[in-house]
Amino acid sequence: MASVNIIVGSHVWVEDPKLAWKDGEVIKIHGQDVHVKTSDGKVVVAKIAKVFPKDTEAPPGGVDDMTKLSYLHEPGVLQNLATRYELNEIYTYTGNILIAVNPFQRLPHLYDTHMMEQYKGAAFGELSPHVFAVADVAYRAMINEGKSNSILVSGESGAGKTETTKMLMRYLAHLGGRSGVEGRTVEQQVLESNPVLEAFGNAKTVRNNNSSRFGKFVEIQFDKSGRISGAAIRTYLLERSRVCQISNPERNYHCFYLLCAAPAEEVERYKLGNPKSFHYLNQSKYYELDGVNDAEEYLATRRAMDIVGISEEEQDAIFRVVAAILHLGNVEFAKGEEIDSSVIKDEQSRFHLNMTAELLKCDAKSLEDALITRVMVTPEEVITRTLDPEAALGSRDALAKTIYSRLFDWIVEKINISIGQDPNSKSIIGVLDIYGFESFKTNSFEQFCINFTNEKLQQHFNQHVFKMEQEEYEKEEINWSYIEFVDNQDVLDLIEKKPGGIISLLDEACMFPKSTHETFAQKLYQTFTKNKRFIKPKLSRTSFTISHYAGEVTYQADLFLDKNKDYVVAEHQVLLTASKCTFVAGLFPPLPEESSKSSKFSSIGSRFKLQLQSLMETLSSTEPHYIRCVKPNNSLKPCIFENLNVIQQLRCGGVLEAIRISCAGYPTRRTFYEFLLRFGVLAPEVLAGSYDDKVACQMILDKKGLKGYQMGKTKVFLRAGQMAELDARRAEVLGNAAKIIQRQIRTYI
Ligand code: AD9
Ligand code: MG
Repeated sequence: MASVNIIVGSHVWVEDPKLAWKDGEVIKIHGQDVHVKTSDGKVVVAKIAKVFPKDTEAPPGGVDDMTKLSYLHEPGVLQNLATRYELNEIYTYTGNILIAVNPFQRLPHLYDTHMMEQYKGAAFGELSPHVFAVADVAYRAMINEGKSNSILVSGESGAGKTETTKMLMRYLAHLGGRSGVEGRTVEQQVLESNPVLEAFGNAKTVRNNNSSRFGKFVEIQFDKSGRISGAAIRTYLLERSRVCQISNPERNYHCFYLLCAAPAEEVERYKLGNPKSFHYLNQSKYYELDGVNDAEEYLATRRAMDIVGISEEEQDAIFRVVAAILHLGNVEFAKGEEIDSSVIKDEQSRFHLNMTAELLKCDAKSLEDALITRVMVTPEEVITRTLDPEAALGSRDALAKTIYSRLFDWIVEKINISIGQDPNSKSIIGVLDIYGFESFKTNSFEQFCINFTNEKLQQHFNQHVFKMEQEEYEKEEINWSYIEFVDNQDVLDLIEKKPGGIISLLDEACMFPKSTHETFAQKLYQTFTKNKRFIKPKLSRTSFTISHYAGEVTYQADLFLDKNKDYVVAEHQVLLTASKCTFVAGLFPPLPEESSKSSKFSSIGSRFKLQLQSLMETLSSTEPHYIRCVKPNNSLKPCIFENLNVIQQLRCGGVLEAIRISCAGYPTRRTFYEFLLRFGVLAPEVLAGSYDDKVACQMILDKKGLKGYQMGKTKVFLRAGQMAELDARRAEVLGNAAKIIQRQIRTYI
């Protein structure tokens, strides 16, 4: 896209390894080489195709919509975001997409009630870009067209997805709430579900002090009059491994620390105390969060649980289970007398074992057996096998993870039941807050699932922004030069195709007793030798690389088989089903006869694939709106904007391509009939004549002096901003008409 108009003296942008782009002035052009004196006094030589013109007359504060940039290219976009960020303008549109750059500081005035009132019913683009504006558009579209809408919030960890989602929900509750109604309203319950879910599903990670370790889709249901009438929360893939394993500087799930900071009598009742004394917490030296008081948070979580409808007894049971998990983690094993057997290590461990049993209200001896033995059922006999200390630790951790994930699911379901679903709901607004693309030094099954999710969402985005636009233009036979984009269907096939995709092969490997991660990796290498999206790293025997839309990621296959297997050890199941506490027993409903005999394998990958499929179906039946969150730096500090970091995120999110399209295209379209219905008032004489719809539309547009629009076969295609222009004229006409009628009525009375 570099300009051919670059001459000596032009102000330009050139690439820079540190800043991504630097500005300067062209001092010499020699063939394809451009010599640029950059603003810091250096001379750089770059190829002409890599030099971009700089808009010297750009407004000093930047523009609120990227499509208004005179020169639309990567450095221009970056400069615009950086300029605005410096002024605390964290939101910028790209056509209909909202880009939100994390401020890493509270900006209270930006989200207060006064601000919400301002955005209520305001035309999109009239006020500064804001999450409220996106929520408002979705709400109006739902009310006016009776269609469901969704708002998809994406971005990498710590970019601000969850905060954005909460803001969206607050605004929707403001619009769809019942003013003056006291007590537990549906909208209040919807809002208070956030702190509850965060207490149990969020944790401090390297990237974010309050990182959501699960994906979430909140479906807010509205009744005919636009009031919130119900809600459903779906969650995805809670990270289980965190319950038993953490490392510096991360923390376990917040709820563990909250409970340790609870009022003294509770701490005493559960025999808790300092988090440092628990193995599941002390593997990392980080116990406290800056600016967060766990004792206060504990009480706040309890209050939120009250509001969402979790009774006091249930809350007690929940925290009792949380305490039980902490004690369970402190049970250690020593070698037993027989080979490959183990015993409870010492008095300390015995104490924690007894505490666990007491809190779970199950038999201590049965708990011990469930931890250190396995019962094998063969056609001939029932054999009890002992576990060595290492296997017993594995058994202990598996039990802790199972209990915790069941507990989390229970809480989600309880909230859903308590808020209630509205079977007569006219339409919904869905809000999606799901993990962004991840690429770490070592990537495992979790990253594989997360990146699979992102491929799916990217395809949805592609389909919406790119495919649908272009197909529509082609169908309507309007003038349109094809914009190329990278389709990612091939990556999705590689991952999810049945049979033959990676998930299918993984399931096969899991069902075949002799498989190892090595045989699984070999199978992948053989199957995908010719696949362009699959790469076998040269020296590795167990890792594989997928070329994702956002870049290459190498996965370590080592734990894929284990992590894909979801089963509850039969002994654990039996133990907990028999709990005297109805809450605990309820987390482990008895299994049907035939499956309880063996630890039956069920695939996490395949189940996740189905969940995603269902999510995509829901999303496709809605009108989507996109918010792309950007993390300006990795230090989580305000006022630092790292160019290279941001550029990478804009590329991953498809923002740059979307900019090109929404600028070049026709973002608004209406069928001739819809157009006349809406804008006929602008030219009553045209409506009165017996013109063909298409001709009538054209006459109205010409009368209003609009340029650059296109007439398709059945629809009018408007450039960005033209709809707003027509709406403003319409409002004027209608306003005048209303005044005349009022005057007439008054005269009449
Ligand atoms: V993760 O994938 O769940 O790890 P998120 O959800 O993208 O991540 P989150 O919303 O939790 O990130 O934001 C991270 C932190 O950035 C928050 O804890 C706030 O401290 C900060 N943040 C994000 N957005 C805003 C905002 N609009 N105003 C002020 C913000 N602070
Ligand atoms: Mg989050």
